[in-house]
Amino acid sequence: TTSETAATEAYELVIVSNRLPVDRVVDESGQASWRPSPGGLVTALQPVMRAEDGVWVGWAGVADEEIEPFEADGINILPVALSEQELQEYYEGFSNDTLWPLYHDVIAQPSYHREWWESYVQVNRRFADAAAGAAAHGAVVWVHDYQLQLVPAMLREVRPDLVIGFFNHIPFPPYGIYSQLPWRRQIIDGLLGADVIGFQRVADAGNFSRAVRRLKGYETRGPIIEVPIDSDDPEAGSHRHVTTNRHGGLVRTVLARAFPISIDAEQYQSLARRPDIRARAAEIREELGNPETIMLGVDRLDYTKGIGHRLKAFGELLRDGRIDVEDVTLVQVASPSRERVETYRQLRDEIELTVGRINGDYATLGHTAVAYLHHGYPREEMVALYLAADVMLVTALRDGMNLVAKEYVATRVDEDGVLVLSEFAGASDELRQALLINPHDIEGLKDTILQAIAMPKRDRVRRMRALRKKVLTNDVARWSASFLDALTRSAHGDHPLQDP
Ligand code: GDG
Repeated sequence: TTSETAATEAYELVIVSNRLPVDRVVDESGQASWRPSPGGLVTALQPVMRAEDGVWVGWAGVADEEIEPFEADGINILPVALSEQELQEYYEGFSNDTLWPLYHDVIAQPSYHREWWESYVQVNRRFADAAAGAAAHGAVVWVHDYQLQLVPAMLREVRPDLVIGFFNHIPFPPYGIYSQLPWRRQIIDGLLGADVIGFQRVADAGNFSRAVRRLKGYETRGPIIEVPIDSDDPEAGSHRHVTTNRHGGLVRTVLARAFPISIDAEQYQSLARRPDIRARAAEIREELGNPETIMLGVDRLDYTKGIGHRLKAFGELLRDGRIDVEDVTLVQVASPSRERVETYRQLRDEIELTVGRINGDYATLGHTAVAYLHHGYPREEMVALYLAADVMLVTALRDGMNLVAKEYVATRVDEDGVLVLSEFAGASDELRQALLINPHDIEGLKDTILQAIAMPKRDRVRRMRALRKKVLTNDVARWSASFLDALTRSAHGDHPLQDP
């Protein structure tokens, strides 16, 4: 699937993300090649990239290696190199130990280190330079996520001809939390280099606008932010959407609004209909000893996901005899994540201690209480698990969207199954027919779990139907199309405030 053709032309569409959507695979003869990694973003963008002559700029996942541009399955790939030290400072440090906890309501304490910030600036510059070098005149550049928030302004500075979009996959925190960041103004300036800034929730866009007003004093009108331009600036005329504001000053307008991300729903549906996967779902139930109720959690092992809160509620229900280990099994897939960051190591220890205690106290030889799996699985196995699960538990303390919730819904072609969903996950804005919970309220969570277990079939179907309608209509193709549409329209001086 890999060819050696160098991707060195000028492209009309440039996608920029920290990680490239490819994984290195080594065959029996030791020959290495690249295979597209099966994520929703790639699936959504692949057709657009092919049609538009696009390129994807990002890190290939291996430190200290310069990799030439290549093509994998019709996607042109332009790798950006990271050294081992940059991996530690820009990625594990500033991205995952400063921004990640800060943007998720400081569930864990963020670390602030000036060397990490310097590395973040340096690496963002490298990504911006790579994108600038690959983009054709007037091209559309779409930058993704919190690791690259300085890229939009860095790009605009060298290439004012470009149409620049940014999408934040994680929450944007309330001002009282955001304002902790020692580099809070630089990040805002970085993002405001974009023409369109997308967020998961309306509330995230609101938090961002407020930070802009508080830190920069710029005016906002609904989702439009007015960024003043210095009229002496010889480049002033080259900016897009330059208008005069109500004080007679020259401003550039930036659109900041919600574009809730989704999944390739059709793909989950067709996997759910495959006979081998349906058979595997039945086999999973068998292997668990045919409990009446299978509950499921699927998360990266991350402190934002509320895995501990879920286990606490489950353990107490067993303790209080409100559920019986013979009847109910909780399957928890916790896929390994960020294992070199200390907070994540501690989290793993805590979760595994809790699982061990619950199983030690309540499991029998024939029935596990918590089937805990610290592995990543192929998508087919995930779909079989979703099909086997009577109750899906999404108890995130803070989550940009949470795709797992949408995947569960898309998988349930049988219109059965109950979704328990945290209000703190972006998905709860759309998935109103789930059983919505506050994961901090352990008593409420316990009651809702019991309600889910006992819900009559009629009610399950009614809710699942409504949820499926949402997820099947608003899939990832629609999401990327609406973002790119907003960007293209912005290139013509038109800011769409809402979806058509
Ligand atoms: C960030 C934001 C936002 C997990 N374990 C396995 C596996 N997964 C897949 C899931 C799902 C994806 O990983 C996780 O996506 P989430 O949305 O649930 O969470 P984050 O990883 O935190 O993603 C989030 C998202 O970006 C998109 O904008 O929704 O809020 O935090 O697709 O299925 N997949 C396989 N094996 C596993 O073991 N194959």
